[in-house]
Formats: sequence, structure tokens, C-alpha cells
Amino acid sequence: MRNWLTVLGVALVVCSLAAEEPLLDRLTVHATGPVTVTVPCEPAPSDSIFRMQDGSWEALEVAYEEGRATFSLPVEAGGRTTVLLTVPEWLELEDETPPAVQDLTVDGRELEVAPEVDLGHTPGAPKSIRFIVKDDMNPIDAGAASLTLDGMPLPDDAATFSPVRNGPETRIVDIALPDVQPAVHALKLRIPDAAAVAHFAELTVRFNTAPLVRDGGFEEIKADGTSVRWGASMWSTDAETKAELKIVEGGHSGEYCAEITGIAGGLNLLFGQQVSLTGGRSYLLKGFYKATGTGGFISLIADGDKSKEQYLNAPHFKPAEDWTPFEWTFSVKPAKRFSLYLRNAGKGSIWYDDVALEEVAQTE
Ligand SMILES: [Ca+2]
Repeated sequence: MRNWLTVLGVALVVCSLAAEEPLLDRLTVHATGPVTVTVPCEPAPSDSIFRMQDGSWEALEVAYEEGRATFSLPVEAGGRTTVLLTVPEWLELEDETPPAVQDLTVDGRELEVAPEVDLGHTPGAPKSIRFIVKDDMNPIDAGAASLTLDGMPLPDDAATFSPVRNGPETRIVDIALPDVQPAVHALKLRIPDAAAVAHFAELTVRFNTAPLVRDGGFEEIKADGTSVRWGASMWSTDAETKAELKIVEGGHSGEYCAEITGIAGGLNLLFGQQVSLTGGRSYLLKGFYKATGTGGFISLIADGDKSKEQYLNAPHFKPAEDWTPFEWTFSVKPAKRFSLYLRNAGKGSIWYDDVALEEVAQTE
């Protein structure tokens, strides 16, 4: 049995079809009255039908001469109707339902099928997306499928529709994506059945290949010397508060880093930026710091519509003369907005550089 399955696997690869012709030619006719239509048609039409306004199908008489089919549609066909000049033997006319997507696997990980699947943060585009698309009555029309990445059509060979043993109503779909820029991406798939009126299986897969922390090295500086990506704030200040938040030369890498110095009064000082996290996921924050005081720490705040969903604080940093690596792992709940803060809540200076955030692979 095992040998036989292996052979089947090889056979699937061999007869995979990169680009196919659509299985069914449907003609849509718009008319406000009785109309006679002539269209090129090869080969000769057979068992032609048209769709009545009530959705039922009627036989259509077609004259055929020199590669051209001519037919007249009665008023009862309505303003817009579908004509099938050739009805293949396999066509099931009473098909009302779209194909279903099943058994979705991304890079070897099984995922729950939903109309929209969010992969969250990924280092690059997924290397392999595989699923089964299955119709109850008619073949899957791979040749009429459309695949777009960020609104642009993917090349024909990006998707492989492998036949399976139990008939043309089921196909295994394998998708290979090209390299992508660091950004938020959406892969959209529309795969029809070859029913008289096509229905579509639709699937959107979203993923984010952009760095979760933007300019973690503090190298993007405006003309006034402040950071492009990081906002500087002082929370809960009082009349005596004296502090400095600035981008200074001499980073762990590159030219610059962030320096936060508490001098006097109420001190709650931060550089922050919003980050695109996904609820239910875990993240690893990494970076480098130096500190003369003990006020430095990192926070992650998750905001809901009206209130904070989560307020996570890493342990305070110990004083360190030289650049010292730090790591902090945390998990987030679903929320509207996530903000990362590099803080100093005391006297003395702390310097931050090369801050990066990555999603921790799920272990289940
Ligand atoms: Ca730097």
C-alpha cells in the first residue's frame, strides 16, 4: 500500500497542469428585445442551451455555417442571459453552490480555512501554500482561476492544479510566490467551478514581511535632529521635570542611537512607535542598551477601542558601561493598536540602538 501511494504522488507531479484552457465557454448576451446573434464557433455547437429569467435552461436552436454559429433569443430570455453553445456531457446543470477550500497548509503548517487567513509577520513570502478545492457537482475550472498578489496577477506557473484520483471536481492547488518587498501583502485566489453559471471558491491570505520595528537603529533623522520613526514623549511631568530625549552620534551600529536622560522632577520619558502585531501571537524584542541609572525598561501597550487591553513591562535594565544586548519575549491579546516604548523612568541616561522585533514561531 505504501509503495502504491508513493507512485500516486509521483504521478500527481507528472500530470500537474501549469496553465490550462478554461473548461467551459459561456456567452453572455445583453439585449432589450428579441435578438439574432452570430459568433465564431469551433468546433460545431452541440446541445446548445440558454438561461431563462427564472434560472431554468431551455434548448437553443443554432445554425452553423463556415465556423459561425447563429441563434435567436426570444424575449423570455430577459435582458441578460447566458448561452452555452456546446454543453459537454459532464456538465451538471443544477449546480447552485461554489467549490470549497479544504486542508490549507502553509509552509507545512495546517491552518484553519477561513475566507481571510492572516499569517501575521513572516520573514518572507510563504514558500508553499497548498490546499484542496472541491466542488460537489462540476469540475474545477483551473484555466479560469485568477490569482493576484497585492492586486497584480500572478504568472500562470505560480499555481499548479494537480488532479486527484476521485475526479475533476477535486484539485490539489499548490502556490509558489515570487520574492516580495518588505510590506503588508494580500494574496487573493478566485477559483471557479465549470458550472453553467460559475461559482467561485475565494481565499485571501495576508502576510506582513515589513520589519515590525521601523528604524530600530535610529538612523532616519529629520532636519531638526529628531527621529523620523520614533516619537519622543514625557508622561506625568511636574513643575520640576527636567529631562532630555535626543538622537545622538555613536550607536551600537550605524551613526546614531537614542539617548534618554532624566535630570530632575517627575521622570517618565519615552521613545515610542506603533507596531503591527497580531493578537494571540508571541514576539521577541531584541536590542542593545547602555545605562548610567536604573530607570530604563521597555513597555508594550495594546489599546482597544475605548481602553487599554494590555500594559506589559519588561524588567528594568541594570547600569551598563558598554553596549549590552537585551531580549524580551511577550504575548499579545487581540487589540486595535500596539505601541512599543523605550523608556527611562529615573535619573541618569540610557541609550538604545538596533531594536528589532520578530514573531516567535508557534510550537503547536
Ligand atoms: Ca544606530
